[in-house]
Amino acid sequence: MALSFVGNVVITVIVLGVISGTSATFSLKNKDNTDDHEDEQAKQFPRSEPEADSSYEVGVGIADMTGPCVEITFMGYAELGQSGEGIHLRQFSRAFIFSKGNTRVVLVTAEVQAVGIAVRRQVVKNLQERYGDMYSLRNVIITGTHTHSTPGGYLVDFILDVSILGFSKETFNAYVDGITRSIVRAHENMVPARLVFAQTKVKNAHKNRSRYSYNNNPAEERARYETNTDDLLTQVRIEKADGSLHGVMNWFSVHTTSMNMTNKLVSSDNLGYAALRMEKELNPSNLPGKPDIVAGFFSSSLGDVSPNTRGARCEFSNEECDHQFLLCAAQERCFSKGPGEDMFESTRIIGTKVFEGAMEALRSPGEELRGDLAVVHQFVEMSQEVVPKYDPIKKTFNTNEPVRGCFPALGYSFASGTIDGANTLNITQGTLQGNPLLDIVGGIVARPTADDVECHAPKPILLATGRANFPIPWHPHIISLSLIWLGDLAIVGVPGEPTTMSGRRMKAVVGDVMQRRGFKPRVVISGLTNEYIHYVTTYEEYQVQRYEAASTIYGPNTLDIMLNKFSEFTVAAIEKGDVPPGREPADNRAHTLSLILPVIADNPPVRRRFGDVIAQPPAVVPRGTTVTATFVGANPRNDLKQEESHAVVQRLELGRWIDVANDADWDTRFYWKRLSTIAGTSEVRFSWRVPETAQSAPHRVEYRGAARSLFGRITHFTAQTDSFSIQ
Ligand SMILES: *[C@@H]1O[C@H](CO)[C@@H](O)[C@H](O)[C@H]1NC(C)=O
Ligand SMILES: *[C@@H]1O[C@H](CO)[C@@H](O)[C@H](O)[C@H]1NC(C)=O
Ligand SMILES: CC(=O)N[C@H]1CO[C@H](CO)[C@@H](O)[C@@H]1O
Repeated sequence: MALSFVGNVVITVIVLGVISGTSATFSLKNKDNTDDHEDEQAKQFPRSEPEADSSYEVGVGIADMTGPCVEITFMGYAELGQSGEGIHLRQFSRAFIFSKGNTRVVLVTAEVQAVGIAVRRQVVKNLQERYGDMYSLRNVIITGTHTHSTPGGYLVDFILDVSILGFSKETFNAYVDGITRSIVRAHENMVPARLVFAQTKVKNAHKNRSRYSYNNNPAEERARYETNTDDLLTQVRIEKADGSLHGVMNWFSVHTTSMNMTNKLVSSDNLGYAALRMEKELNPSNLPGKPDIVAGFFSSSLGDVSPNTRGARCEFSNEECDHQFLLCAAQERCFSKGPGEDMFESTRIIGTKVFEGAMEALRSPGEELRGDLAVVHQFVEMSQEVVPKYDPIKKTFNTNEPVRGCFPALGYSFASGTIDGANTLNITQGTLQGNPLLDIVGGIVARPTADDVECHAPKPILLATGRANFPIPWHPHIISLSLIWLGDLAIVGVPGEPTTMSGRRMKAVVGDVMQRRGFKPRVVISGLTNEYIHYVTTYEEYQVQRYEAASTIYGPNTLDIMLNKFSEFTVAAIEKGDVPPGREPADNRAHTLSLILPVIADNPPVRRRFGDVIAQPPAVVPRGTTVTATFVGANPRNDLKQEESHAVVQRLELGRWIDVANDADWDTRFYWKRLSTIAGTSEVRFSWRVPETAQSAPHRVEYRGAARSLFGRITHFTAQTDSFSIQ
């Protein structure tokens, strides 16, 4: 997340009147996954020895968690103008529940920028209403894939919602409903299963976007690794007792920022594409989002890793930007592009590479995970921690050198953004000196204390968010750290974006403990887990204060605190011990603010009705081209159509119209446009790129709308275009 324009903060702070959010009402839609048939395809993959003991019970579940697809600002680039105008790919939540003996854990990957404690609390509350204390904040672990193209306003901490104009109850409820539903489905389909671990390298799917920073790590440490990004894809596949596939979990390090800050269609980005591709491969006859075999992709050590593999270039001259400060000539921005012709193509290319890596791992024999299941979780108040410093060369903790955590604060380079966005304010990366204007701006928020300044040095503090509590705390002070021991694989839950080397140090520390106790050092880093705390850089990377370091909010020793904790957690997991739970952060769900306007009313234009077709598709449509239909519309915020679709393409088959593509499909795009705010009129456009495999039968587009009257009554309607044939 970058503030491309610091003014956003100031304007919003000043404008943000105290409009208190009322406490939300939560509805839990529950549709159970129906039939449980297995696809033949899934049976072709190699299986581990059938005689092995399958003492795990595992459930998998997927649910649609798509939020309000229009008018709400996207979370990620912090661009005030980047609010939704429709859907390219729907957002899904994929849940995996593991149980062995008396231990149970839920791992969720949700297609959002990040997940915080507010959403997690509400999900746990919903689960407890159904299942009692089987689920808690301790064992419900939720990870965001980090897509930057989904609606925001659900994280509750002030600065994380500020660019969205505050808290969005619609987004929050949508995400809570979807995530809960995915876990309920996983809970309802627990079966005895075996777990198989596999890894594979994925090449050319990402690039280190902060090489200058990475190179500040000790040469001896860098020499241990071939690359400056972690290109390992880690996988756990879940096989039922009969050897058929139940689900697959994959972790890969890449920013889900193939879709750039000009995109206004909801999208799960490159990892979302990989998941849809893999689910299509494993469930060829199911529509997107409705697979039986679920494929989850989790984020990993992605902090300094970009999918925009062409590297940083100046906007007009196309020169490579200076890699320390990202400078271009005056009036020219520096940003990075992906390998494709446009961002959609780039998303597909990067997603395909990750998907292919995951398929390669799936076809490999792998190693069975037979060990115990353990959950270690702690709430840690970062500014109160004093720990021995980590020595990356000797790989030891130096007890003679205690280091501490700081109150949260963002540095100057936070405002510069990265090559995955593009900054309009002339703050360059690697800023080590303050500027008086910005000091005033930052000072409105809260003054850093002398101790904050010293604690964060050499970071010049732009926003002392840890001292800002108006109207609610700006940043988390207490964070959630977790380690899941899944049959001798350690899954390290990091609440933020660890850089490549930060992730490598975590793997080294946890792996060492494992090795010393006779285990293979199998470790995977799960980034963006349970909370959003921006970045985690190494101490050495922190010294050069590029964007990632400026956004390491607990100061230079943030990583060392985590390394100490994860080392301790690994011992606890192996010895079947536990760690103190720590103090739970305050619950601010009831103290949110919002400037987001609700939908007032929808009206058709004079002499029109909702759903009237404004532009019909042509009578004949060649394969490989795109067909578009336009309707008199209503605001899609009136009904998010989770598990359904705002529009579909249908085919006539034996006298019945059946759905062949919905709004979650890669080949479709759903657009909504407000025509007049005063009249309440709007237009919906649905386009479909006709695949080569499309049948020649008659097709049509159906729009499924929901209109709101001035008094709040929602009326559902459906409308169809004329039929067209495919050539
Ligand atoms: C931005 O600042 C740099 C120096 O820090 C300067 O060289 C450059 O011309 C500035 N760009 C603009 C657009 O003002
Ligand atoms: C975003 O991608 C589009 C192509 O899809 C490109 O035209 C535009 O320059 C990109 N903008 C940024 C800021 O990356
Ligand atoms: C593995 C990897 O991403 N390596 C690249 C990192 O960036 C430098 C410079 O842009 C390349 O030369 C490496 O190949």
